[in-house]
Amino acid sequence: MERAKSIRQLETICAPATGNVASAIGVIRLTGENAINIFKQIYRPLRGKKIDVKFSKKPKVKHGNIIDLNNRVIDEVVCTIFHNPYSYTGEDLVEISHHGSIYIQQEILKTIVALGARMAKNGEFSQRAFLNGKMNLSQAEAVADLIHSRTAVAHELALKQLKGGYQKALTILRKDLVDLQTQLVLELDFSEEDVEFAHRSQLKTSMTNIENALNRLMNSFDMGNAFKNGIPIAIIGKPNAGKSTLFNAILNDERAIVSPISGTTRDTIEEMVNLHGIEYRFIDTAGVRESQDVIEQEGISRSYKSIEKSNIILYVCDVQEMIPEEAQYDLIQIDKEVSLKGKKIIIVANKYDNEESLLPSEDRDWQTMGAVKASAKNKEGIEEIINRITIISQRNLQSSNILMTNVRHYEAMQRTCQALKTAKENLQTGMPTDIIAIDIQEALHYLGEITGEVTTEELLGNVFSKFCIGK
Ligand SMILES: Nc1nc2c(ncn2[C@@H]2O[C@H](COP(=O)(O)OP(=O)(O)OP(=O)(O)O)[C@@H](O)[C@H]2O)c(=O)[nH]1
Ligand SMILES: [Mg+2]
Repeated sequence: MERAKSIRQLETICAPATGNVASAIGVIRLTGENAINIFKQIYRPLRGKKIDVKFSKKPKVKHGNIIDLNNRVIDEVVCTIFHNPYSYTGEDLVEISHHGSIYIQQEILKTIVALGARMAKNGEFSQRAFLNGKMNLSQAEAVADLIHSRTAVAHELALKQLKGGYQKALTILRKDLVDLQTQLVLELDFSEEDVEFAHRSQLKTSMTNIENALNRLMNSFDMGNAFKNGIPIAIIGKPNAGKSTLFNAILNDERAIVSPISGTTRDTIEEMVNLHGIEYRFIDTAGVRESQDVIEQEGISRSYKSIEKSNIILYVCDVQEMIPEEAQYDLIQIDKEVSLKGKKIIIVANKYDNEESLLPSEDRDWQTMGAVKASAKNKEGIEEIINRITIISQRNLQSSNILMTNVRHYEAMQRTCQALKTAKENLQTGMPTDIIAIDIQEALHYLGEITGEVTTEELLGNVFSKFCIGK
């Protein structure tokens, strides 16, 4: 049978791949140069058959017993054998599915370790997959995201990254930087002859184009990060408007204290909620108003900070106390303190449970403003608010084909951008070509860190230590 080039195998490691609780089934993984050899020593087929572990491109499933060093049966198991290079790690790999008792798990692992394997470190299986070229660094990180995804959207984003994500955009960026570097090196090689190959203005244009592409990717981080970790939504408005009541109604829980006393909420309270497959971080605030009280002032300043970091704002007004024009005026005042530009504002006309007290013109004006008529107290209008939030998020998700979700990638991009900026400055101030070439080299270095073309021990350690054991 034709076999793909085999992969250099590293020392054998093992780990439980399932959690540390009693369950129907538990899985232990074993990978490395001795994986199959160790497996042969601890596995006994049922009914005295011979152990057969012949090479195969496809994984082979075996049903038998695992025995300890004293030939005592530990458990009846199902094992899957993957041969180098046709496995997750690229090496020989065995997965043992046992009855999910922690005792059985420990006994099997003890036996495997006694036969020469060692316990794997966090993320070591994925690290091997990366080192063996099975996936790039950002794909390995996507595996971790996939494991931790709690919502449909987080899951979708992790899957996208696993399939390559913005790999294409990065490849183009890398190519552009390499082209730039080539032009500079050519100029260097012929510098004796006083030839300027690349016009400096042309170089500058190329740098600006790359910078713009980098910025586009970086701008998507805010949204990508929000989709991954919960979209922040601040609930703001005047005291007593019913912010905490609305917060509780959305959460379906009496989380925040509600009272007729103005200024009940002093600090911000945050809660995560999954609505239609998207995770949100709702923030109940002390609201925005003038105050002489020091504690209240701090609460108000925190409200402004919450507005700043939120993509969506729920502006709650008490329709018994406020007319639509006042709400508009209030929002203009808030915008002076912290910019509302680019934020989606949903106006909630709250306490709409006593309509007789409203003038027909007020009712019309709230409608014209696009406010959601609600009664947080009676849980009316909540569905409409959630629908509007969902529509905004879905639109954001659909309009962005690339979303950067990983903070490590974002930081690497920031450094790439900084190096490019320095190159541009050096170009402008007429610095020699070799200095600019070093800047571009640095930009390439940081860009390469994202997918792992450039790695250091420290970088790999940082990335994989965040993984769980057995992954
Ligand atoms: N009639 C009516 N009363 C409501 C409604 N929502 C809230 N209230 C009442 O309004 C009062 C203030 O509600 P809260 O939810 O504490 O208002 P808040 O905006 O959080 O107030 P602060 O935290 O003090 O800024 C309470 O007595 C609530 O019961 C509503 O939809 N209709
Ligand atoms: Mg409150």
